[in-house]
Amino acid sequence: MKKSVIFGALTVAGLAAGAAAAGTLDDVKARGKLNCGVTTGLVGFAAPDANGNWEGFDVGVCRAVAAAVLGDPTAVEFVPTTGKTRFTALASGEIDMLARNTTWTFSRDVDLKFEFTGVNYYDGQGFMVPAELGVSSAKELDGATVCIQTGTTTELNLADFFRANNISYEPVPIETNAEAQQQYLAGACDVYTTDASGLAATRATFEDPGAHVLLPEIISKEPLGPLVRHGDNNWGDVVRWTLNALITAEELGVTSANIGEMAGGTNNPEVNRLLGTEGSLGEMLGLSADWAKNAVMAGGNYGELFEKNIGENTPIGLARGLNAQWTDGGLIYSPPFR
Ligand SMILES: N[C@@H](CCC(=O)N[C@@H](CS)C(=O)NCC(=O)O)C(=O)O
Repeated sequence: MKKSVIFGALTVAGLAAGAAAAGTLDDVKARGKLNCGVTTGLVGFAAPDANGNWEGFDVGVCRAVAAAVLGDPTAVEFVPTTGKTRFTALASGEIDMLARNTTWTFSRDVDLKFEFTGVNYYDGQGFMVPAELGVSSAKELDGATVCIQTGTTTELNLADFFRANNISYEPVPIETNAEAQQQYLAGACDVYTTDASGLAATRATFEDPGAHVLLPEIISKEPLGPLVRHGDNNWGDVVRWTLNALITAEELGVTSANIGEMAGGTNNPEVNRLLGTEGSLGEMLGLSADWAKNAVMAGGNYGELFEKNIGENTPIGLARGLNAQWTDGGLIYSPPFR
């Protein structure tokens, strides 16, 4: 097991070095399509709807980048990836970026040679159990069978948590969230552990969500965000500043509803720079003047994307919490547009 993890990391690193050539922005423009890696399906974050159109909070980041670069939020090839396949897909150049509830860690940045371009969801790892189990704390899980997705930080945190608390567990390794859901509901494991947002999204699809409880412990930090390969800083800037544009738009009150009017010019210079009626920020990125306008129009600003896909009025029902704007006491904060 250990051997295969090390081998996997080396393979990914080797591929990263081979595919580190600059020019992703030109490649995407020439192709006329963004290849965006997403999950195999996690409702609210990335999943195809009944007509096969990908929807969700992470999908929204892909569409915003496509809109910023190509002027078309539909010019995206969504590439489903698992916890295990996602890094090879990015390192090999199969995808231009990954937007798949992926945690920013030291080794993914430094060792696997990726560049996280920001955080679109501050999360932490939680536990879900059937209410009938009568468990009220993760510390009561000694001897439990635990469904756990391979190739994730979840796997490593779980081992740390049980070791630190001197309790044992039996892992039931799974590859996708769909498989986890199936195994958990079939009783193949007592517990499902993953990012708390993923647990909320998964529980929302259950026939009887109330029959399952999320335990109070959050055992890790999981800053989730989009990533690209090391070595192509221009492309990294495009993805980073597209996410920042969505965040800044919310902070400045620019929404999909008023953006048409605001793009005519306002008396707020930062809004004007963001929307390209003043300055030349788009040109500096190698994009058109209205790149950020197109990004926001793709699916709304950061707050709109949050509310529509995963917010309190959706079945997933996530509060903004840490993901509120810094002006509201949260961690969502974009550097200035100047
Ligand atoms: N954030 C963690 C876990 C990410 C993860 O893979 N989560 C699962 C469970 S929420 C998932 O997204 N599954 C979707 C899929 O199977 O495609 C990581 O980066 O390792």
